[in-house]
Amino acid sequence: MSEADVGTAEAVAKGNCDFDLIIVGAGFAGMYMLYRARGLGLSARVIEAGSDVGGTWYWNRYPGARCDVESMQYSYQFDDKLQQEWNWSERYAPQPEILSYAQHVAERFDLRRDIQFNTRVQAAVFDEQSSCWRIGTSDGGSHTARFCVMATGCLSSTNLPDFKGLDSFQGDTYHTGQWPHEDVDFNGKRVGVIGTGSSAIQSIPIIARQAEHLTVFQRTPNYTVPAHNGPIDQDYVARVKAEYPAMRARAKTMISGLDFEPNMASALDASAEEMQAQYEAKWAYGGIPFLGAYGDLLLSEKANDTAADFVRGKIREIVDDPEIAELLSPGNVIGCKRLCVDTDYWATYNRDNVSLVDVSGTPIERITPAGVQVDGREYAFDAIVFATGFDAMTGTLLKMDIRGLDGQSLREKWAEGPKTYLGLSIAGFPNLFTVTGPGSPSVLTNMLPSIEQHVDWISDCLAYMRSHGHDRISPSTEAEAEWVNHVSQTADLSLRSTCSSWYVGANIPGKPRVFMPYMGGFPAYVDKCDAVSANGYQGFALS
Ligand code: N01
Repeated sequence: MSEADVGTAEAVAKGNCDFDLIIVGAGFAGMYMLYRARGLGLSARVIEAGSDVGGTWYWNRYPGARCDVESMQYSYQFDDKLQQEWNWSERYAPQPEILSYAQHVAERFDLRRDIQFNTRVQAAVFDEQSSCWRIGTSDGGSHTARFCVMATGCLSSTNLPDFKGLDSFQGDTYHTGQWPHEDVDFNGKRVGVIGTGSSAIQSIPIIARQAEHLTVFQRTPNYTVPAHNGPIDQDYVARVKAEYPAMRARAKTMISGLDFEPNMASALDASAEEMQAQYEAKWAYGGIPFLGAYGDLLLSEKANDTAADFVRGKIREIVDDPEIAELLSPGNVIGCKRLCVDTDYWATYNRDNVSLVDVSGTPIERITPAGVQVDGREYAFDAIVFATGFDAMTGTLLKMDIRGLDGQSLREKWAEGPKTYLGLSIAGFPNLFTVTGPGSPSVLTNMLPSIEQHVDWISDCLAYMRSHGHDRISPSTEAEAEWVNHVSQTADLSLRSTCSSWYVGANIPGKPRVFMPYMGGFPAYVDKCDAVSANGYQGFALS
């Protein structure tokens, strides 16, 4: 059976679909979509590649993995009892605890009975005659559904660069985004880590404590601020729980969807002393709110330099060897790539068993049977960790053979970059929804509220269609083009679009350079989505 030739012939002939809804992925988005679909009385099946729920937190089990959004905010808000009863142990939850939370939600709402695990969706084809999506899966099966929701995550396709000799390495290899379920013991081992993104910055301090020797291969230095993680303050928990809905409502007024107090003043208006005090206070508080030190850090390069200089000063203060400190100091815009949040990252380079290899000018030549070769020199390892990131936002969607009207493939449609209406839907692909897709704020916000907002919007749309007797919805090409244009213009306003990051697909050879997430902020985006639905799904054709 070809990828495009999937489906249940009988269902297609009858014009009925097996399910109202097929949801791809059982991370936080897929689980909540299933919960809402059930609430609407719709039949739904979730198809998940992993053996359990959790998505990102199922796959990313590397040492030190934890969320860079504080626990009390990185959680569902749709069920007040759930948010009151769940207890986080740390300010920033570690991966095993977030995974336990996802598993708890699955059990609490009895979700697993509608989830098919260990199954990867390979194709999704819209059949015009029956108006069903036909979903082909890795086990050779297929199902049809009236609607298909891609809840496939933004960072779910790992990127393993095509290093020469990759398969020749005789030791163990790991990718941070596909970490084994069994314990990995680096004790007494010589370990190489390739990459210095968030995953590397979290895992390096822990691997360094275990390994006999750790060598880090850095192509681009990265900014990171301390997490100051620790046991969660129980008084703070009590305060938040006493006013959870108010806190969630405040968060929704913030560009990032996070409840914190940014300083909207310009860095350029502050005196040197004020600025130093402000950055010190933000550094002492820790985490991503560092970028809220001033209102123009992502708008003005001059303002941004002040924050970047402060962090470079911290690197010089913490790292003993001035040459290593210099190598570790990023020269680009802080916050342009995703700001990292760490525990003991810079100080790790003071350890005798850690060395840094700069591969910015002399790229990794090859992986050899013994290790990694750079500039003619071979570094021998027992294990190599690829912390080389993801084919973000579009990678997972484009791995599937998705075909809409007239057999048009999504790969063809997005050959020059993703085109969506609101990051929720795609012209020419009726009844297909993407949760936190390209063109929505997604990765620039706290993902959980963004996921809930999308799933709520989709659920309301399905309810509206049912009550109005519609069974097909598709955005117009004009509405989509207008939105794509708006997303691109908004991106140009921020410094974030100016560097080579995964936000623009720069980390994947041949990927079109398009700033993928919507930069207009969570509140403006929600207003737009709400206006679209309030106006009878403006920009969509319903039939
Ligand atoms: O991936 P990355 P990540 N030779 O793409 C390097 C989220 N996240 O998994 O910068 C040598 O950021 C690459 O170098 P360069 C978060 O949104 C969140 O770390 O391209 N090096 C870079 O250093 C984050 O942004 C959390 O020059 C090569 C690294 O590999 C996103 O996931 C934790 C190379 C990849 O960094 C991705 O983070 C973890 C090559 N050929 C992740 N190819 C938290 O919540 C790539 N690199 C805390």
